Amino acid sequence: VFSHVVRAPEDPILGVTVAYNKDPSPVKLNLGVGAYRTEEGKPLVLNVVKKAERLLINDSSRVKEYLPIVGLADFNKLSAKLIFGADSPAIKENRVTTVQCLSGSGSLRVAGEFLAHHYHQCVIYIPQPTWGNHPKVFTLAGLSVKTYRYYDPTTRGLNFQGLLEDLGSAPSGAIVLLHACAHNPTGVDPTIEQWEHIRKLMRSKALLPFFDSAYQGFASGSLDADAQPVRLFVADGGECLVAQSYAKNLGLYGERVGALSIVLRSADVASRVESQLKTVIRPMYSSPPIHGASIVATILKDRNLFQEWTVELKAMADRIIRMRQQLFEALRARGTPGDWTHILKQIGMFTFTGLNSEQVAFMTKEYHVYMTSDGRISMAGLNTKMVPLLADAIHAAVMR
Ligand code: PLP
Ligand code: TYF
Repeated sequence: VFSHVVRAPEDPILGVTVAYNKDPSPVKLNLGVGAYRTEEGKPLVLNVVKKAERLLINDSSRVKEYLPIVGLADFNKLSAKLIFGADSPAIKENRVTTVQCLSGSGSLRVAGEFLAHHYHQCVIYIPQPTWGNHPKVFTLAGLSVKTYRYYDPTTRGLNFQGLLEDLGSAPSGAIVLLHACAHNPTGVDPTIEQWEHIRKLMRSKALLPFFDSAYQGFASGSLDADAQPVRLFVADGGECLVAQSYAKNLGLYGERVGALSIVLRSADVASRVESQLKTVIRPMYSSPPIHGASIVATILKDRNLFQEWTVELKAMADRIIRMRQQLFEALRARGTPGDWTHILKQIGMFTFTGLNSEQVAFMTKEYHVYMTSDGRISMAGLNTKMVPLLADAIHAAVMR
C-alpha cells in the first residue's frame, strides 16, 4: 500500500552531514551543521553538564515518572528568568507562562499551533533568509508564512531600510519572527539602537513579536547581553513569545531541551493561555522528557554551577571568534580577492561567506569541504589545523 511513496529530498542542512559521512577522503571538513566542535574537532560535553548529571545519578530520591504536560516546574521558572532577567516585572507579576518543549524546534511548533488556533492573525513574517526549518514548522502549524527583507548581499550586513519598509507595510497584528541574537544563517544582528527602532515600529502597528532564541550566550559570550533585544520588548509591557533552546549554549543538542514562554497582559490571561498550550502538547507528545530539563534546572539553580557554565560558554564563543580571525588572516595571506571583513564582523556560529552554490559545490568536490549550498559555514566546526584547507578551498573557488 506504500509502493507509490516517492523519496523525499534530504534536509538541506542535515543532508550535508549525510554526504560528508559518505565521503571516503581521509582529509575532509564538515562545516554544515551548527554544532560546536573542540579544537580537536570533537563534540563537547560541558564539564558543568557532567557534574549536574553526576549529582542527578547520586540523588536516590529521583524517579522516572512522567513530567506534567508543561514539563519540569523548576526548569520553566529558571528558563524564564534566564531570558527575561531575574528582576523582570513580567515574571514578578505572573504574566509569563513557560512550558518545557522539545528544544527550540518543538517550542516553535507548539507556539505555531497555539497561534494558529487562538490568535486573530495567521500571518507570520520571517526574515529573508532564515533558518531553513522556520517556514516548514510554521506552515505545518497552520500559519501563513511571508518574508521581510533582512540581509543585504552587497554590504553583507543588515538591510535595515528594507526591514522597516516590509514590517511597516505588514498587516496590523501580524506575527513577526525575530532571531534574538546570532542570526542564522547570516550572522548579522541589528544594533541595540536598531532593535529599539524595530520595537517602536512593531508596537505602533500591533505586530506580535516572536523571538527565536537558539544562541543565548553564543553571540557576545554573555547570557545577559544576548538577551537584551528580548528584554527591550518585555520592558514596554506588551506581549511577546520566546522559543528558547539549550542545544547550543549548554551543548544539550540530542537531549532536546527547550522552553516556550509567552508574556501576556495579566496573570489571568497567562493562566488561560497555559491551559490552551496544554491542549496543543497533550495530543502531540503528552509530556516532555525529564533528563535534559533536570540537567538545566540543576545548573541554573546552583550559583557555582551557573558560574562555571558562563565560563565554559564564553570559552566556546571565544574559540569561534578566534576561528574568524584565523580564517580572515589566512585569506589575506593568500591574497584572495574580495573584502572578507564580514568574517570578522558577523556574529555567532555562522559566517555567511557570500560564496554561491557553484563555488560551494566546487569546494566540496575538489577539497572535501562540506557546507550548505547558500554559502553558510559553521565556524564552530572549524579548528586551527583545518583553517589552511578551508582557506585554500575558498581561494580556489573565488579564483575560478
Ligand atoms: N532556531 C534557530 C535559528 C536555530 O538555528 C536552531 C538550530 O539550529 C533552532 C531554532 C532549533 O534547534 P533545536 O531544536 O535543536 O533547539
Ligand atoms: O494513558 C496512557 O497510558 C498514557 C500515559 O505525559 C501517559 O496517557 C500519561 C502522561 C504522559 C504520557 C503518557
